[in-house]
Formats: sequence, C-alpha cells, structure tokens
Amino acid sequence: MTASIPERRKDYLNTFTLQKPEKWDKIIVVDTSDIYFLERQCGFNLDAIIEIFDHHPWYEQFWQEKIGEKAHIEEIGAAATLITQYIMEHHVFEKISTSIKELLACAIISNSVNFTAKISKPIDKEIYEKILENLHKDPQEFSEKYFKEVDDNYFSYPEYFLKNDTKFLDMWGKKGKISQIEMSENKIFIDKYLDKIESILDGEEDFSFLITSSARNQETYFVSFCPTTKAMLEHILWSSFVWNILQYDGIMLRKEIIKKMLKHKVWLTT
Ligand SMILES: [Mn+2]
Repeated sequence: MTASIPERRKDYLNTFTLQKPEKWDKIIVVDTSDIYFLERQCGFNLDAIIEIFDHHPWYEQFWQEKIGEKAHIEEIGAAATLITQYIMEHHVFEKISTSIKELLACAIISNSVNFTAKISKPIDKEIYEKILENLHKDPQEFSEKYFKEVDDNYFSYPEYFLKNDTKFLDMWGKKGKISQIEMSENKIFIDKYLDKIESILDGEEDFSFLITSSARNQETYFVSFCPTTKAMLEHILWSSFVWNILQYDGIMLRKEIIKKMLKHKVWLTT
C-alpha cells in the first residue's frame, strides 16, 4: 500500500485480503506487465494470466502474442485511466461506489504526477475530469487536497513508504533496486531523511538509487550512495551529482529512467 492512498481510503482497501492464487485461478493483472516480476516476485504462472491493463513499456509484444486484444498496454499516465475508461465503456462506472471512484481519481493524478509526467496523455486528464464531474467535485480542489495528504503521509512514515515503493530489477544479469517517492516537498524530505534513504538503498545490488519527482516544483531528484550507479545516471542524464544528490529539471518517473537505462545496455552489460 503506498503513501499515495490517503488514510481514510485505506480503511476501505483494508477490508480486502491478498491470497496466493490457486493453480486453477485465472488472473487479471493491473499496472505491471513485467514478466520477471510476475513470475519470480509474485509467483504467478504466466499462462494463468488472461488479461492485462498496464502503462509500462517493454513487454507489449510478448503479451500481444500471448493474449492478443486482452493485453491493454498503452503508454499513458496511469493504468487507472485504462481501467476507468474500460468500466465506463462497459457501463459499469455508474454501479461502483463513491470511494472506488475517488480511488480511481487519486490513482490517475498520482500516477501521472498531476498530468505533468512525460508519459501522461490528454486522455488521463479527460477521464479524471469525467470522474470528478460525476462526483460533483472541483478537479483542482480535489487534487490539491490529495497531494497535501500524500506529503503528510510521507513525513509521518518515511521508512515504511520508502521500503514500500522499492522495485527490484534484473537487467541483463545486473541486479538493482530503485525506490520511488512522488511528493511535493521532495527536497525537504531528502534532506531530512538522507540517513534513512541510505540504509534502505544499502545492499548487495549492483545498482541502487532513489528517484523522487515533485509535480509542484517540476523537479526530480536522484539519490544514490553507490559510485557506479552515480556514474551511470550521470552518463544517462547528462548531469552531475553533488555529493549524493542529482537534481534534474522536470518530471521523470522510475519507469522512464528504467527505459533510458535499457537503452544504455552497454553500461549494464560491461
Ligand atoms: Mn502505474
């Protein structure tokens, strides 16, 4: 559960429990299509997956060949946009509760970093506004309140949320982990919790860093304590670390830096 889900909405989600799938279960996946993650980290049998809604690039072709039109993989701001669009088209939207509608709206502004992420598309905003219209709420007010709640959450439980959004990767045999936080006051957060960030990034991995973007300030920071990771990021981003922090103008998300890293295969395989 991420910090991007405000407390009062968590109460609702906490009524669900997660279960390991049985071998006869059919699985619908949302927000990832990463074969490595699904197989090894989730322990899923890929043949059990019957439908996917995702906005991360890289495995489109694999899923296209495997499940055809049931693979809804598009590079847009949020997977929640795809879901909302789908349930609106299938006339299910009117039947879902207000809290679910609000969660979908939160997921869209969170994932697209309030529509400022490069992968964000006009459709994200369009769908978000449709939800808010249905809820009779002001889109601007709703998002401001939401981002304030997110920051409060991060400052209340920094370690928990840092750990919670850490992704483990395997890129051509190099193991790594990338933590991500999206919050308005990201620079203040980094300065305040640098030691906590260091302990979370510490480990056996070949590369590790934190990426954090702020929709309000339109700035992204990379934090790393690993010299080879820093060299790689400096090479990819054409920018330098000052001690353990690299400042990047504009919004960059983890999935975008991963895509850039994949293009720099040379670094990763030497
Ligand atoms: Mn997502």
